[in-house]
Order: sequence, then structure tokens, then C-alpha cells
Amino acid sequence: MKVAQIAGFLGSGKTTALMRIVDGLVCDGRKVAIIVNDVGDISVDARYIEAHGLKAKEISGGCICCQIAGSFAETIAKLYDSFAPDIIIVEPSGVAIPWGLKRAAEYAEAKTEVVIEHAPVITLVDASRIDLMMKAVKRLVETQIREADICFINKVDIASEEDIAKAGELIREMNDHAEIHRMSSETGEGIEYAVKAIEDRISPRYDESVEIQRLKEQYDSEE
Ligand SMILES: Nc1nc2c(ncn2[C@@H]2O[C@H](COP(=O)(O)OP(=O)(O)O)[C@@H](O)[C@H]2O)c(=O)[nH]1
Ligand SMILES: [Mg+2]
Repeated sequence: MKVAQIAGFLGSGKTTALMRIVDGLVCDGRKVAIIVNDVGDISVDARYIEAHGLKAKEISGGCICCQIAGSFAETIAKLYDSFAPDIIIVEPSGVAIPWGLKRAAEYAEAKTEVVIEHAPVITLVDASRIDLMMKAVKRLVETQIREADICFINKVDIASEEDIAKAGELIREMNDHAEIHRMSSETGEGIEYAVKAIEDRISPRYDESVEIQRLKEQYDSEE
């Protein structure tokens, strides 16, 4: 079973993009479940989702990549046993760390027979607030960008070309390997690309040695 995460800071457009991506996955015939770990005000509408034959679970009370990783794993295991989706798409809270979420998802393997695969880690970067992001929450946004396989510069429908270019440069400085694309849930740009990436591609499993190396590089660069 594949787990796909859409990372990004609060307000970067995760819920909006997630709903459009889910539509695309369902159109392609995939059985999808959604897990939201949200602290924001706009949450997915569980009734809307279930009316479309999907399953949605909301988890609150802490971050699913660390504080409540156990209940996240439990939720994945239960979804697998009761619904057996092809893909679980996860909206982490804006403070989650992608590698931590992978590790937490893999805990589900200890709770049931499931084998977890990861879709590419998608991180949304809000081009319309890029200056604010880099001032106020740089460290957090940086972690989400550094650990992404695919970064989408989001809300390109309302951002200036200058800010879009700036977002692209910042992403490249923080992550030299991620793909960088444009996205707008308003116009639909980038959505199909995200759908196909989730369907067709796999991201590595959690690997402690990689995480230790990343932390080391981070601390060395801060000295
Ligand atoms: N113009 C524009 N607004 C967007 C786009 N995606 C999201 N938004 C708006 O940005 C705000 C935050 O979006 P939301 O999906 O709740 O972000 P989340 O906190 O990351 O889940 C909402 O008011 C959305 O309507 C987009 O592609 N273009
Ligand atoms: Mg949200």
C-alpha cells in the first residue's frame, strides 16, 4: 500500500491541492483514503469525501510524525484492514518533517500484514508569500524543502513572475536534487503531474543513517 504525503507550511495550499489530486487519482480508478493531521481552519470535508466512496480520517492532538506517531500507524493499519486502499494520501500538519512521517507510516507494518511504499515526497511552497515564509518560518520550510522529491511552487495564479523565480532559486539553494514545478489549484496547473508522480513513482524508505547524515550536514553548515 502506498502512502503519499503533501508537505508544506500552514496555508501553502495543501488541502486544496490534495482534493484536486484525489479527484485525479479516483478518475484513474485508484482506491484512495485520506488522513489529515491538521491544525488549520480549512479542513477536508469528510462527508463530501465519504459520499464519493472514499475514506477520510482526521487525527489531532499532536504531530503525526513524532508526538502521536503511534496513533498515525494505528490509523494506517486499520484503514488497510477495513478498506484496503491502493493509496493513502496524507496531509501532515504544517510542522511535520517528511522523513519522520515516513518512519511513522512504516510502524504500521508492525501492527498488521501491510507493506508500506512511499510516493515521492511532495512539498508545496507558497509563491504568493515567499518573503514572509523565509523570514518567519525559514527553518521549518527549509526542512520540508530539503526532504522533498518534488517541490511545487504553488499559487502561481496569484504570484508575480518575480516571486515565482525567487521561490525557485530558494528551493534550489536548499535542495539540489528535487524536481521543481509550478502548481495552481485554481487553474489546475501541475495537478496531473502530481497525480502521475504519486501513481507511478516510489520514494526511498526511512533510513536512519541518511537522517543522521542530513543532521550532521545541517549542524556543520550552521557552525
Ligand atoms: N489563488 C490561489 N489560492 C489558493 C491556491 N491553493 C490554495 N489557495 C488558498 O489558500 C488558502 C489556504 O489553502 P489550504 O488548502 O487550506 O492550505 P493548507 O493550510 O496548506 O491546507 C485558502 O484560502 C485557499 O483557497 C491556489 O492554487 N491559488
Ligand atoms: Mg489544510
